[in-house]
Amino acid sequence: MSFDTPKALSDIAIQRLAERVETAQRYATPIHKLTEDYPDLTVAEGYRVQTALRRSLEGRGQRVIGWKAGLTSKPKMAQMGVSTPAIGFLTDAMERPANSAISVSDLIHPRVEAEIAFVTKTELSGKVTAADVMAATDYVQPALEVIDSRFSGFKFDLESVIADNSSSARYVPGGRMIRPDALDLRTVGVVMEHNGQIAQIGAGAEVLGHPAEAIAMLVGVLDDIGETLPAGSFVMAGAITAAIPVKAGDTITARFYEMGSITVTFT
Ligand code: OOG
Repeated sequence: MSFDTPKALSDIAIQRLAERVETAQRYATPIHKLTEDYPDLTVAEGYRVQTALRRSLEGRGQRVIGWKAGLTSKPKMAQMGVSTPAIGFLTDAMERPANSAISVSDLIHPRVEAEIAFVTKTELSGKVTAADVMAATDYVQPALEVIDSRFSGFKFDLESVIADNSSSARYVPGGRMIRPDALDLRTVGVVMEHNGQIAQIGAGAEVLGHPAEAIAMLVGVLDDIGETLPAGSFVMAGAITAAIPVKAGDTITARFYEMGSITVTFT
């Protein structure tokens, strides 16, 4: 092996990076992005860190209930300066009920996104199409996601954000559960209000042309990292619009055409 061949990080190094991210998350204390210390970090190593983080949280009793796609819309890619989608896992500890108050005291710099979520009825594995995703979907429903990068200034690159579980922090399923073919998910409009003022507007087609495309992409990444999507998974397709920064005292309402609305207040 020549000296300039990039060497994959050892399992110990991956484990240490996962601990760094987990500590930042637990104490709501920002860290610098991982590529500052590891400029050669690859996307594959980012996912190895994410997997180590997932195993650690499972070891602490959290249960993985599904996954999220991120950076799947142009408004999000433009907002974050990243041009490739990513995925992250969701655990039961991250879920909050619709129309509830969410504390920001245990978050660093939360932002809110409106998404379409899919709940599956059969397993999806390997490389799949959007049509496969639709056939495997029990129902779709609106969701809000609260993202919270563990990196200072919410600044990252693809490798770092993947290691940080794609900024996953909280998610809020809500609105109406409907059959996936009951309406055209491309033309589902969403209006996001921030303290009663319209702040973001979008439609499902922003998400890779059709939200089911994002789920197909996600299943492909799961395959790359040696996982499948079990039946009964809750999977979010990614933010339709740019994310809205929130602080204590703020209220966000997302109104989805024909799918109902979700409100959360931050305390
Ligand atoms: C990365 C995660 C983005 C989405 O839905 O696009 C995301 C970030 O912007 O922090 O969850």
